[in-house]
Amino acid sequence: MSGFSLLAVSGHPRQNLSIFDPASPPAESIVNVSVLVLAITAFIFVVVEGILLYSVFRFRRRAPLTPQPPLAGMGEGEPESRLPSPSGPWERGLGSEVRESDKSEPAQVYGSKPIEIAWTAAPAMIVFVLVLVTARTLWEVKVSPPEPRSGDNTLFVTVVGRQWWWEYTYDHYDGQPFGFTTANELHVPASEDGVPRPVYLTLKSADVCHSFWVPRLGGKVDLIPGRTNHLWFQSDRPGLYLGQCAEYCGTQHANMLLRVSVDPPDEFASWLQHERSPAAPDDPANEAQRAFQRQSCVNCHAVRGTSARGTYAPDLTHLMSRQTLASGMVSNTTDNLRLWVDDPQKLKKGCLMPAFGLDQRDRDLVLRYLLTLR
Ligand code: HEC
Ligand SMILES: [Cu+2]
Repeated sequence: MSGFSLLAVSGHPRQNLSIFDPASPPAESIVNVSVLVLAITAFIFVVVEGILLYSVFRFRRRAPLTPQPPLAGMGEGEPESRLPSPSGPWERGLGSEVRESDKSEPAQVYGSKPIEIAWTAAPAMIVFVLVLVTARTLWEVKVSPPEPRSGDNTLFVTVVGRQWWWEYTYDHYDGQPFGFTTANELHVPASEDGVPRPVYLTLKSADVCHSFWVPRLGGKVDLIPGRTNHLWFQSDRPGLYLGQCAEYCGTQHANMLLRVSVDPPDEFASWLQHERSPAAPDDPANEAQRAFQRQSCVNCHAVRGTSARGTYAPDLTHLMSRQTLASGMVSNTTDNLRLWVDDPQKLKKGCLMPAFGLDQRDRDLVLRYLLTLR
């Protein structure tokens, strides 16, 4: 099913986004029910269309009826006598070679009990089977999160959808509370050696409706203002899984991309330790940091451990540990970062960070500071 791959980040290799290549139990349940429904409906389609085509060809009108009945001019005001009728011009102009069967209607059958029972019972059975299978799939996919316990190997993350990026707060892992926030790139542990490591996401929205959809890990679940939804998945195949906001949420909806990195458990543990640690604290001798803190950046962005405590925009504490900027839109290189600080509207038009028109000195200092946020 490689035909389902899409280009996720421009310039990157083709990435697999196919629902037909599941890597997580809920995604597997969904593909199973999809294939079953497709198979049943395809069978019905083939049978119905087959009978239709058979009838069209088998019972088509054969003998040429010459001359044709006067179809033209049958509009308003035409005398009734010109309309074709069994005794009208249909027969008058016909030769003697017309067979009796061409003139008569087929046998009219009314009220066959066995047939009526059959064509009521069969669809009812099919619908019943589909209802049962769908209910079982929903049961498997829609699991409410358990309480975190120590030794449960389970990750709990709160996801907040925002125009047009994702905020992730790591709540618990393996029973241990965390509570730090990061953005746009979700890291989760892989199941390994028969130890399942499920991931439970709590989905919320800060503005409009969004939808969390990583096709190979699970189904779409909406993030709705004023409502809390849940999603779970688990994978034993480390790697990068891509997705996309699946509910139109404004201008940059198409660039609200999802990146889920399924890491081997020890790699994930060290990522977690690194990510929860704060950045270097406020230091009056740090010119680059002072330049950043003089700007309004700190009203929107937080850098944990410093006086930058904005909660409106992506947390920048470990900005440089992310591979991409602006929700998976461009790769996180020094050049792109410079372009972003210069004018985010050039890279992501309409995004909710304005251009500040920093002079070159300030921009370079701010950039230098961002590059230290490893
Ligand atoms: C009005 C609030 C606001 C201010 C002020 C602001 N930003 Fe932003 N910033 C945002 C928003 C919103 C985003 C996310 C944009 C998106 O991806 O759609 C963002 C994204 C970023 C990103 C990319 C983060 C990522 O992980 O993708 C960086 C870097 C950044 N801002 C740096 C800065 C710097 C440096 C300043 C100060 C010069 C600043 N911002 C000021 C709102 C703000
Ligand atoms: Cu969205």
